[in-house]
Amino acid sequence: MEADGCLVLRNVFDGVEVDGLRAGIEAAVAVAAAAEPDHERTSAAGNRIVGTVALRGGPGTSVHWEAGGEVVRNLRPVAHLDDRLAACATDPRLTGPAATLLGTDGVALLTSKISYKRAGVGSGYIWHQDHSFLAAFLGARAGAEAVTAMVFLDDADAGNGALRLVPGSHRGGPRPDGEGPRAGDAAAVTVDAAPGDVIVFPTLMLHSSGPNHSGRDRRALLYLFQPPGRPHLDETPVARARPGRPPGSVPGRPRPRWTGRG
Ligand SMILES: O=C(O)CCC(=O)C(=O)O
Repeated sequence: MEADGCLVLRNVFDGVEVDGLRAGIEAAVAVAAAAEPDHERTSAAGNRIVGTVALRGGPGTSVHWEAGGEVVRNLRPVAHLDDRLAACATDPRLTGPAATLLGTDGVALLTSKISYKRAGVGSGYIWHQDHSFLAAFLGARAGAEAVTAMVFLDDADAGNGALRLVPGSHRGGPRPDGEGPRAGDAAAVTVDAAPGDVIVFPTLMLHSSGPNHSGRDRRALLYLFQPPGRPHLDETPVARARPGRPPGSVPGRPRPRWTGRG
């Protein structure tokens, strides 16, 4: 299925592979949540985001906690935290569709993320474009030359916070975080997904997802790809100037303009 700008790919990973990736994301959160903190900030929603020291020969990982501070909401970057997660970053089943959407011969990993959205406590994501986070590191133009491949590890539907997309919205340029669909946009679609399904969408595509009030986890891995030859997000000059921190953040102090989505 192709929904005006994005690719919805069914059964990309089989049951055995999904089990391996589930084990991988649980191993990753165990490593990251127990790691020595390097700095800390507070998201716009008031939640703790802890940047760890460098892990497993890669960069530090940002550990974003749910309200209450007992459950991890997301981690970034993650590919270096587990070999099964690393393998996906070069898997042609992800890189091929990413290159197709980008219109390039190949792709390089820009960054990687896990969204845990745990049963009963997983919070939602406001309407946003991944571009707004990336542009702070890469500039507006390079931030638009990237795509997100979201790999579902559980059934996802409206009841547990499935992804909502506004088809065609990537053509409208950058928008402020939190601004929902505009008059003239196509109707938002909720994309139900099964474990092993993948949705690939441009960084300018408007998307959001609801909280998970259900009794079912809705875990997903997100790989952001860019044209080949460009540095990983954590190796960009902006990130290197402030290792592990979003642009402009101050260690140990909340940064009001930072949305905390990343
Ligand atoms: O996990 C989700 O539902 C959305 C994740 C997302 O949009 C993000 O990490 O920017």
